[in-house]
Amino acid sequence: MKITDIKIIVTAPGRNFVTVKIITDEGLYGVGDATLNGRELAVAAYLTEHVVPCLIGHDPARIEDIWQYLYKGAYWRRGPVTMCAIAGIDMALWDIKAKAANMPLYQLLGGASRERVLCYTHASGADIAETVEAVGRRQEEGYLAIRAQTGIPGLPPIYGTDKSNTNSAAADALPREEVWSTAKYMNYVPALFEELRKAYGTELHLLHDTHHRLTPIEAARLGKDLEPYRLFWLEDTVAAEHQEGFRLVRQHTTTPLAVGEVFNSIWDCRLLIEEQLIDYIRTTAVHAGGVTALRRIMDFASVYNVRTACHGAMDMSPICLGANLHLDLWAPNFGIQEYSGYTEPMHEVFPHAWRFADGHLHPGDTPGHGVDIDETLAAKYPYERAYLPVARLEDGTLWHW
Ligand code: CS2
Ligand code: MG
Repeated sequence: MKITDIKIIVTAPGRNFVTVKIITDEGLYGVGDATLNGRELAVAAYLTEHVVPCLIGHDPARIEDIWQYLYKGAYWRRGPVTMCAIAGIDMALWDIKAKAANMPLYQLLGGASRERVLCYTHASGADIAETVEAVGRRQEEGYLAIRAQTGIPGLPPIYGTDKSNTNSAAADALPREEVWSTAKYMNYVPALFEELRKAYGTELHLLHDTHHRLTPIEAARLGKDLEPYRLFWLEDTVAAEHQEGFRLVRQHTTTPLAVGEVFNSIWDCRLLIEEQLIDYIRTTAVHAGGVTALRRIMDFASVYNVRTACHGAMDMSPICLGANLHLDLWAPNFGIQEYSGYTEPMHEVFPHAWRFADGHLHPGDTPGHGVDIDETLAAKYPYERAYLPVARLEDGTLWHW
């Protein structure tokens, strides 16, 4: 079998997605997600200009060799743009291989280790009362695990609570600026979880994302403050690249820690996993270099009792979610899968075999990873430049968003 063509499809059914479609001379094709929120065209150009010309004529069955060719062969290694590009190719190649074997991808990985995949979703509000209500609505939808994010009185909308977070060019023609205050946040958030436990008891898994904004000692204090509420995890407490910073957090709190959505290689999380400074690794198929690379990270994490928790917000396409779910079904150290949902147009542009039911997901048993792209529909949603927001402290200091 030979690769005869590779299409890079950029479409924006509500937000921008970059999709790789690899076509072979035997009529099989595979698709992969290569979306990097706010830098989509950088990845599309990397693929079109630097990757596609090298792969025409290659045997798509040689997934590992192609992964090494794109990783080592670039000389300039790692980084989000490079690894998203490699991921798009890699996911598409695994899709082709599983289709050729006429089996769902999880069977190629080693078969199912569970019947279904526990997932968590997002709930937020402008304040504690609104957030408590939002969590209740998600619980009624069947979710057993819910991430709760609240606005902070005295601050404009902050991460995870700004409903105007649309992806239209008008809304995001330039990065939106948000205001942050660690002091106001640290004083307010513990009360949110006290109210949530009062309202919903101890069974419901509650998660929270600090989105890289604390220093290690602040993260240690927040972890201790939240211990009575037994969170499922506290995510991204400190800037993820400061791996050593997690040693201090770990010394002071038993609140489980999750990190890794911004990581794009095993080297980014080696110390965190080896020293068991975290409980969940958040790397995901698109940003970490595809199925080939994510499987390596999952295997490495399993040696140290660190569980998987693939990032799965709306800016990873339904293709990435599909690839994640096959790994989630197989991984012996599976933890949880994020699923913040998609809009109807996104479901239509990316028809998928994966399904949600009763707080869980399943990848389905369609040969391949079970997700496709409707190119005719995709063409109706042209790219719109859009950015992630930036955050500033109240004195104007540029901060972590
Ligand atoms: C968040 C993400 O889901 C999460 O854990 O951190 O939604 C993140 O803000 C976006 O993926 C950034 O593009
Ligand atoms: Mg996060």
